[in-house]
Formats: sequence, C-alpha cells, structure tokens
Amino acid sequence: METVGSGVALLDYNGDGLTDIFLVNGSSLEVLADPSLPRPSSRLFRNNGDGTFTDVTKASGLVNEGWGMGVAAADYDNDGHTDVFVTNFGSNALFHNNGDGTFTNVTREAGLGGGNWSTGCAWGDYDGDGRLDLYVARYVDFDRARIPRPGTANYCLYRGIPVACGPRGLPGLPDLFYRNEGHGRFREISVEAGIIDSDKAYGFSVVWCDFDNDGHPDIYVANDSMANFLWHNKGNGTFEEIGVEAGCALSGDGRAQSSMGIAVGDYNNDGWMDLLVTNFSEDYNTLYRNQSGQFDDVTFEAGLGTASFSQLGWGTGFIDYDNDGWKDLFVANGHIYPQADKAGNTYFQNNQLFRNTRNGRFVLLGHGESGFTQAWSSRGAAFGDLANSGRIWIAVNNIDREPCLYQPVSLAGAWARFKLIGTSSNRDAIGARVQVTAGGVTQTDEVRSGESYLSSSEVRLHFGLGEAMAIDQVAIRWPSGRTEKHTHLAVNRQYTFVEGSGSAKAEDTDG
Ligand SMILES: [Ca+2]
Ligand SMILES: [Ca+2]
Ligand SMILES: [Ca+2]
Ligand SMILES: [Ca+2]
Repeated sequence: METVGSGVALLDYNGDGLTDIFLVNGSSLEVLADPSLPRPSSRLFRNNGDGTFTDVTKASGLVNEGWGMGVAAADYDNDGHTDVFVTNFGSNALFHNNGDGTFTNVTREAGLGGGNWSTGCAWGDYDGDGRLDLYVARYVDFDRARIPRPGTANYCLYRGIPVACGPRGLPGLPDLFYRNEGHGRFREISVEAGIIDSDKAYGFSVVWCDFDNDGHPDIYVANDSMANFLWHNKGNGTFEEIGVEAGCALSGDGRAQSSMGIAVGDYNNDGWMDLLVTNFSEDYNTLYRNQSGQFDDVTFEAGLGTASFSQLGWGTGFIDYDNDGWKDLFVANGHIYPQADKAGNTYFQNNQLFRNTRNGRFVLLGHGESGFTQAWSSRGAAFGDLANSGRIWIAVNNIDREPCLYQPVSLAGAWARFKLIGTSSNRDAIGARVQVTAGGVTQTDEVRSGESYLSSSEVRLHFGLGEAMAIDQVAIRWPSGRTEKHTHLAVNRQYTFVEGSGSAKAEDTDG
C-alpha cells in the first residue's frame, strides 16, 4: 500500500478566505497489527496569511488515522462550511465541518465507510438535486496472506528485478457510487445508476466534468493497467460507460495504459474539456483532445510523448502558471519501485512543468526555469492561490519525505478569480461551468472537487488573462441549469457570484 499513496487537498476549512493545506498520510503494517502503537495521521495546516502555516490537526479534529489514500473536499450538506472525505485502506472517513474550526467524523451515520482499498474520490451532483454525490474508486482486493513474494510471479518483476506484485494478477474491486439522500445520509447506488464496474478495474483517480457539453456532469476514472472509464451521464439518473467509443480509454494505438492521475482542462481554448492522463514509466502520459465529445490521442503532435517516457507520473493539472490565458501542464513524478535504480530508471524523479505555446503544443521547462530542482518520489498534487496574489501555487505529497510547496515566482499577466456560491445548485457550485472572454480569447473551466492524483484543489476558479485590460464577459452555467452573464469587469480581482443574485461582488485584493 505504501507505494501508491497519497493525496493532498487545498481548501478553506475555516472560511477566512485563505486556502489551507490538508495532507493525507499513510501508515504501516506494524501499526495496523498493533493498536497500542502510536498511529500516524493526516495533517491540516492553517494558512496564517503571512506566508506561514500552522499545524492545526489535533485542534481541528480532522484526524484520519487510517492508511490514507485520497481526499476530496466539498460542502456536501450545503451549510457553508467545507467538509472533507478521505479514502483509506480500510474504512473511508467523512469529516463534517462544524463551522467553528473543528470537524466531526460522521462516517458511520453517513454510510460512507466503503471497505478494503479505496483510492480516488470526487464530489459532483449527478442528478441536479443540489446535493453532492460521491464517486469512490477502488484498487486491489488486498489480502496480505494471499500476496505473492516479490519476484515469485511474472507480475512481480520490473525489467527483470524482483519487485512488489500487482496490480496485474491480483483481484480488483468494483468502484462505489453514493447518492446524497440529504440529512447527512448517503446510499450506494452504483448498480441502479448503471455504474457497473464488472471487470473490477484497478481504479485510481476520479474527476467529474461535462465532457460532451450536454449540461450533465460525466465522470472519468483512471484505471491502473486497464482501460479507463468515461461514465457518460444520460441525464435520467443513469450512466453508460463509453470510454472506448469516445476515444479516451486507451492509448491512440489501442493499448490499456497504467493510469494514475488526471488533469482536466480546455488547453486549446475551444470550449471542450480535454484530458491528460499520467501513466507508468516506459510509457507516455496521454493527452486526449476533446472535439465535440470525441477524444483523440494527440500526445506526440503536442510535444508530450518522449518527455514522459522515463517518468512515472502521478499528480497533474492544467494550470496557467504564467497567466497568459493558455493552460500549462504540471506533472508530479516518482517511480513506484525503490528498486528502479537497479533497473535502468530512478526512484526519485523531477516534477515537470510544460508551457503551453498556444498552438496545440507544450514545451518542457528546464529544472532551473521551473524551479523543480529536487527529485523525490512524488504522488498527489493540488493547485490554488495560497497568497491570494493571482498566481497558482502547487502542493505535492511525497513518499517518505516532507511535502513540496511550489511558490510562483515568474512574471505573469493579468488574472481573475471567481468564487461561486450556489443557492438552488449545490453551495460550492461543483459542476458550474465558467467561460471568460478577454483579450480575444474565451477560456472555459468547471468547478471541481477531486482531480489530479487522489487530490482536491481549491474550488475557486483562476484564469490568467495575459495583457487584457478588462474582461469582456463572464458566462456562468450553474449546475441547476440557470445561466447568467456579466460584462465589462476589471482584471486582477476576485469576484464572488451568488446564483440568482444577478450581480458580481469584487473583493479587495493584494494582487
Ligand atoms: Ca458542510
Ligand atoms: Ca445529487
Ligand atoms: Ca455530459
Ligand atoms: Ca500559460
């Protein structure tokens, strides 16, 4: 279990407008076997607003002592306070935010314990009732007594070196899908919703997004060693799996890849949400360009093919690090096998930043330019503006190391940030689509909770605006279906939009 974890969340847990950091943590077999041993736990760091953070784990009660994997933060009960769901090897955990800086573990009442080995998770409102529902991916049906020793089967070798077994050759687990029934209770409805993971694929990361622009949020799941899922939301309370037909389940030449993380974003600004899926080493991370809901593997023509061949990719996101209005690409790397150093690869690998050159292509920045000079074995990654300065920071969880926090330093263009508050829609407006037109470019994004690798970025939407002096238009499609437009807004501001109020509130900013 220790080879794959774990995620990181950026969330404003205490509602002070400053984005805080939650790090999921692993455990050990010794601790699982002996309850008298001190238990490692997740960590919550409060943003002090002066460039420092304070560990408030204990005081907050946001303490996950299971073998942590993934996290998704969202206000599932629409009370204005961000709640946190954590997946584990073992029971998962739902922490309800009490609104006073503390959390209560409500897993049992909510019915969200799951079981065995859960990984990625993400919130979205599949049926448009204003209540956030939850997708939980699961990985291997893990029984330590049945796991072969390293090297004792052909799926326990990496380039001839004995390594930990799996996932190939091990039994998988079906994913879980929970409908939010209100009053803090959930019901597992995967089969009745058509989410039938009959192959028990080895699930990792999950993201909700409306990929075919029909107004209903779809769900994409990165599976390890097997075809990825695209669960198309039919708009009638059920889904159909269309990954292969839609062209985003396999590599362009029809191979199932060992997928880890998912970046979702409209990198070419055509109004269709694209995908970047991180994969195993000796393979490439796959860029799927979305055209009218149909995907093409354009990895090599985008210049991303060979740049990820040696790397084993995990956390990833389309982020506009230089605020030019074109989304760039971040990838967190690190091999899964410590033995990789003996097999012609390396366990520690540098993270990567690719600049979008606005012509459908990306260019890898050198480590000096990206600032990613130190190689670790990275996993989860999340994105947000931790200084409210109009730039995107990156938080990365590393195996057996302190995490990395990358502060933006490059000169950058204008920006705008949007905080959406749903009224008839879910309060966090998860699934809302925002289109921003400025400087002759229209950018598209959606509010998400759950993306990258087992991670959760802040729900505020950030847009780089290049040299634009003003925003011509902001168009919002709320999850309820309600649409609204705002015109002639100033740049370098955060705006709060409340569904149905018809007005935009600009907030003072240091930017
Ligand atoms: Ca809440
Ligand atoms: Ca719902
Ligand atoms: Ca859709
Ligand atoms: Ca850019």
